[in-house]
Amino acid sequence: MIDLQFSAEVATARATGQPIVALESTIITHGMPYPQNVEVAAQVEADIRTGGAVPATIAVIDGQLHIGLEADQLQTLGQAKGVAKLSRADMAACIATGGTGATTVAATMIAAHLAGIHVFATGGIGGVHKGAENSFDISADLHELAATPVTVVAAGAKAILDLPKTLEVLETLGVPVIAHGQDTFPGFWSAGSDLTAPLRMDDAAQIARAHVMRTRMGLPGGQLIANPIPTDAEIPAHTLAPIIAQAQSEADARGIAGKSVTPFLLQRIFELTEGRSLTANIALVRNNARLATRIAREMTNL
Ligand code: PSU
Ligand code: MN
Repeated sequence: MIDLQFSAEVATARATGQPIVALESTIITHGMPYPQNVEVAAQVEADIRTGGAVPATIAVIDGQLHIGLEADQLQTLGQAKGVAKLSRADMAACIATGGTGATTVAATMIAAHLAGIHVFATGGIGGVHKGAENSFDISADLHELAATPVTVVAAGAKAILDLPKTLEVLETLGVPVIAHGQDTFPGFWSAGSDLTAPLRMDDAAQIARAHVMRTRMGLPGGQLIANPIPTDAEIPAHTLAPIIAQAQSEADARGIAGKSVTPFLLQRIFELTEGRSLTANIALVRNNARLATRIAREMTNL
């Protein structure tokens, strides 16, 4: 078994059976600019503690898989340049060669499962990109949700993606997509969309029971909990649509491909909305952390 490096508070939580919520680190290194990235990461951790669980931010640092980061490690990672963006394909190679990398949703799920953590909060998952019928760009996050038993709380899939195709692939892969508190699938920066979510649950206890039921049935894979952004923080879809289209056509024109696509689009949308996308992103991540905390607490009762 791989050696895991636990932060002090995660080690204590494991010893005493407190609920733990995993957090990814790609959102810190590739999703938000410094210094807001470190401030947001610390704020989200604080939100989880306030809710009665323990945060475990996950990253690979100098070849060690960390489950929970100390404050100084978070600072260093948030300022580091050229950090790898790790998914299922390259996480083991990074660890084996002593590298440093931030974990995407897929890699964070793998690490959380190794550490016995069942719940994970993030902003948005990766999915099927627009134009995937030509580029074949489908995030490994979708396959990870089908394979690894972690409940992921996100504000839907990023609106830079092709949401109907993303839902189709999740259905094909047998991933439960559960909207929290509404019938529609949330659109990341906006609370609603014109898509109906496959499933709906209104309380954390139901979500926890559904997770445990899959395990009891021997079904592999996790659940996607699609939690809408609070309406006071949302950006209307019609405001963002032309901005997303512009960012996408710039990415196409520059030949941006593979792992660089998502960070490029997020950065351009940040610039084109003059920072408004970041404000919304912060609100939705915090909202997801609060729901994940309630789910993690419910799971300790099952
Ligand atoms: N959501 C954000 N910012 C991000 C991501 C999600 O608001 O940076 C990251 C997550 O780590 C997600 C990854 O797993 O983007 C998906 O990348 P790709 O499309 O290359 O699989
Ligand atoms: Mn991709």
